[in-house]
Amino acid sequence: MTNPASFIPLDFKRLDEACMLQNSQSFYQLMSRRRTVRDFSDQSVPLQVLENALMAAGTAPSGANMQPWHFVVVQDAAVKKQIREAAEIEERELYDHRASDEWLQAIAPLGTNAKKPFLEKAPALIAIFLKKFTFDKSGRKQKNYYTAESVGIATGILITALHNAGLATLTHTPSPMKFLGEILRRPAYERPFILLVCGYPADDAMVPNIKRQRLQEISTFI
Ligand code: IYR
Repeated sequence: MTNPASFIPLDFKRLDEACMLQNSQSFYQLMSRRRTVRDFSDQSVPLQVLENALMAAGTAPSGANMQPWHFVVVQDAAVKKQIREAAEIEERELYDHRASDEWLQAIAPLGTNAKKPFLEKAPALIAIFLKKFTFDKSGRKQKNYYTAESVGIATGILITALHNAGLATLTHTPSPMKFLGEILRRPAYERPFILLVCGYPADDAMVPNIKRQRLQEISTFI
């Protein structure tokens, strides 16, 4: 049996309605300027900003509070090069053989191809791993729950925190990503989830002219 939970008073600040409206409005404005970026500057980013964003990601809710995530921040040029080379091998296979015509058509507006120079140019790659198991203090293997949901939420918070701090990101998912665990020497019970490319955008960065769906399209109020 594990210890029964102990409880503490909730630290919650109630806001007046004007403040709630103002906060929700300005947060939406902030987030509506977030774009996935593929043209990065090679300028380095403040390490403490990455650390704070990772701590924010670590506050995500998770199944049974198992916190089934691990983040590897790669800034080393040689390791970034290794990751780029391995990713490009998989991506060449994907674009040339594995992806269906329907898939290639769906991503055509994004202008992507098998070349991934941003994996070397961007100052930081955050490899996000999903832990199928956790080992407790006594080394006992514990199963984790709702891992994809939990790590997905943590990744969302991380992207939001980095954007809020003035950094751009790219959610990159070379497929398959097994090479990431090998290069970064992660244990077999961790599965690569997303490779988050992070840095400042290049001065001349361009992004596809995509539109976001309206509230009425993405929601139903009953
Ligand atoms: N992983 C490839 C292909 C790709 C797939 C999807 I779904 C995208 O939204 C974008 C790209 C690549 O990164 O190029």
